[in-house]
Amino acid sequence: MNRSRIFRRQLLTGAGALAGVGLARANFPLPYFGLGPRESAGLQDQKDADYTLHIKTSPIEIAPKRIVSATVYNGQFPGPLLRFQEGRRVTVDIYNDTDTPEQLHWHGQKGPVDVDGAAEEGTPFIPAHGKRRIAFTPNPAGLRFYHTHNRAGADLYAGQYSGQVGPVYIEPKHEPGSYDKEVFLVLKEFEPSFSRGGDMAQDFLSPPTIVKELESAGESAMKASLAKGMPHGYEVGYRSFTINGRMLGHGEPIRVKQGERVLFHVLNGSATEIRSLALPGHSFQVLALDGNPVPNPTAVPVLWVGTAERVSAVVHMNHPGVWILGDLDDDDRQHGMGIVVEYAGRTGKAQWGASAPFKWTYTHFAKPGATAPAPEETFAMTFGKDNAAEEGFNRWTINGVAYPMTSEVVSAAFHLKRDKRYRLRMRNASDDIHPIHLHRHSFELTNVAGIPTAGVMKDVVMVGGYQEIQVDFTADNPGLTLFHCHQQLHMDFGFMTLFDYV
Ligand SMILES: [Cu+2]
Repeated sequence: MNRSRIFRRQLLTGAGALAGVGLARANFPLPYFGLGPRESAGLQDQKDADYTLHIKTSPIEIAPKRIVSATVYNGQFPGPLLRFQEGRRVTVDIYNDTDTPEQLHWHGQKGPVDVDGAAEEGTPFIPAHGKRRIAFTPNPAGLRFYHTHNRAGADLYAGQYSGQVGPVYIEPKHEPGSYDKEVFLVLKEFEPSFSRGGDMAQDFLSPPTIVKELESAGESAMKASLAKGMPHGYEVGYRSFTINGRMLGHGEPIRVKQGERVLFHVLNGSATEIRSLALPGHSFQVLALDGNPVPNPTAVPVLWVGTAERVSAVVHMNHPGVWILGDLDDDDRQHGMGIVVEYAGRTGKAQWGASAPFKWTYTHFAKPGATAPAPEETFAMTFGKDNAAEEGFNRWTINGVAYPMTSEVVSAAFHLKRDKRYRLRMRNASDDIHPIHLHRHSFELTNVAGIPTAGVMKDVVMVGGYQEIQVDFTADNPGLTLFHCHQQLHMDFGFMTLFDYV
């Protein structure tokens, strides 16, 4: 226990903590002492927690004189980077300084139900103007994050539309790869509004193989809704785009030197969007997906990061200049989705250059020729869309069932036995890409749009329009387990289900 005191309160504070600052490993762990008053008034009966988070609404300056109001952690966006040690138990005090009960979800971790942070699983709410203290042992190692798990419905100030996102890095016992500095990038949009129809890229996934049967199911659902006079459901768009809370050109640049190897930890903190990221003249050596080391680290010219996904990749800085590390989408990038990378001794306006077309596939990073062990049981799931069926919003179903939009308690639809290996056969009968997330477990990709694969471990996977993806997981963490699309608008309008252990 004494050893852990050394790492107490190593929480980074200050808006500049992540903003393009190279987080050299030698700088960690940072002592927290002296950075501010302790937040333990009235809790003399308890020891101070290792970490303290305050949920509150604050002004956030995303560009000079461009100040948005957002619910955030500790008055900053992104929330403070929390560095944990694999296997070392921590206590966290979470204060909710808002008027709404809150849930804080530890995304990608194998925690118990009372800590995980999902009301559907039975995690207690952090009461409005109240507090919860939780204790857990962080695992598995790697890039994780924390975010609100409140449903927002039609309220664009609630849920992950606001600023409740912060990165977590669980230090592994052995760090893979070598690099000179480490940079965390949190991608997030602000100022959301509803629109009819969206312009999300749909054609970047490889292989493009679709399942005809799913396509005809999707198209007949579309025809049926149009025959009823239902237009397309609402989508969400954004006015401003940020990396580490600053619009392109308005944050500190990432300062590098020629020859350096920089490890980027990229987190897509969006409520709804899939993002791409390129750095002209450079490539990304992908080391980990969703924080989990990949069997076959491979260099790619572009990263595609679905909602809630993470990519850890090394860039060899061998093309001096002042560059934009940014989204391929010109409109999103010009509205802020980028950050400047500046080589030492170089000045001038940051340059962008379109990269050659590239298709993203998770199987790039799998071990060639490897096959996954057979599952003991397979669950088939078909994802369906009822256009504009829920007061103008699309209603989403899993095997024909929409999760209720009320707070009623729902019983599990899928039942697990401890230590058995399960396969989820996920069939997408809609034309949207769904970033599918399983709580409290990691899964292995075993088939991507018809291509068998093995060895890539994730907790979110993008399922392409009319495609089928299979993932396997071991039931190793008893308790109610939420499964949902991480696109907030999909999750809130039915796209959830529960597993339990029997
Ligand atoms: Cu979805």
